[in-house]
Amino acid sequence: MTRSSIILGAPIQSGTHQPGCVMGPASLRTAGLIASLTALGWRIEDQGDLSIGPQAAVAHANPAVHHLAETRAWIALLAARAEAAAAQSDLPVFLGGDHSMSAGTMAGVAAHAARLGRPLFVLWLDAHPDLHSLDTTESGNLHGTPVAYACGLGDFAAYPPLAHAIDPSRLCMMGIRSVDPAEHRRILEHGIEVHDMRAIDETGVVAPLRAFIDRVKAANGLLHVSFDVDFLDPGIAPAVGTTVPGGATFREAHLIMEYLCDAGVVTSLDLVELNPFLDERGRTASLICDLAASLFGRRVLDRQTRSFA
Ligand code: EXY
Ligand code: MN
Ligand code: MN
Ligand code: MN
Repeated sequence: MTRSSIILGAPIQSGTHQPGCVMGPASLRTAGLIASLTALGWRIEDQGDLSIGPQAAVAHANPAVHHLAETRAWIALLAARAEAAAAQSDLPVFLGGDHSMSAGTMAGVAAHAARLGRPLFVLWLDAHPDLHSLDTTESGNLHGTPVAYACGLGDFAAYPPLAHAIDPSRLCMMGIRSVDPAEHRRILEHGIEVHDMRAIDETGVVAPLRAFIDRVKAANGLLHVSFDVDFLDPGIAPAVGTTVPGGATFREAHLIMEYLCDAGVVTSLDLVELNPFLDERGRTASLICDLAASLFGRRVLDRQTRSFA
């Protein structure tokens, strides 16, 4: 049976300091994302880019916090649209836009999972844990907060009310190599599973990924994958505003996506933080599209290409 995917663009950049993410969805489409996934036998419905109207400024007790009103509006809109996309397709893809959008996409797919009576797991591929709350962020860049919000950790009274919090024990983070003190405390306090780059250097990506996938399958869970471009080494993916040296290699990233494809457990995907303004002739955008194609079934040798037709 043909598998389906709804594509939704979220041209949001209010959560980061470096402008440019607003062009992320257009850059991924220009790099051929839709045609590439369609060629793999998927029924792709591109619902275009979302938008929010003008928002009256909202202050917060933490003076560093900025663009709170815009971010709140994006989260509310994305939560509703992500829930609908998850209900109407097998593997919706949310195109960013900065990572604050994932506060909305995770809230939405969590509501979908709750409606199905199934647990939601999250694979967080990122240099950063994005575990700040509004009272702990020092930069005030709200792309550092989506995981804490979606798991109901810390002060988020100013964000939309969260209907279904994700259990932190159902998180798995890979690629982590830049952690603030408040985030580190949260990781320890909640026992969040983190495979930083040192761990990946030692064990590789397959062992921890296989163990996590086994947990998802044993729980009949849904799996949301949130892919931040800065998960990758800046040498292969320069088009992101928060580069951190020593990221995942081309093959580590493709192996994760191919392994997830073969496991058949992924039910939603974020592709975030792409900043085309920092790209080099679209090579980062093309790499992200190729990684998505690996998740959707493309293999190096044609005979290995899985067809979902
Ligand atoms: N932890 C730092 C901060 O809160 O500003 C850096 C956050 C970067 C977040 C990017 C999306 O991954
Ligand atoms: Mn679904
Ligand atoms: Mn991130
Ligand atoms: Mn990051």
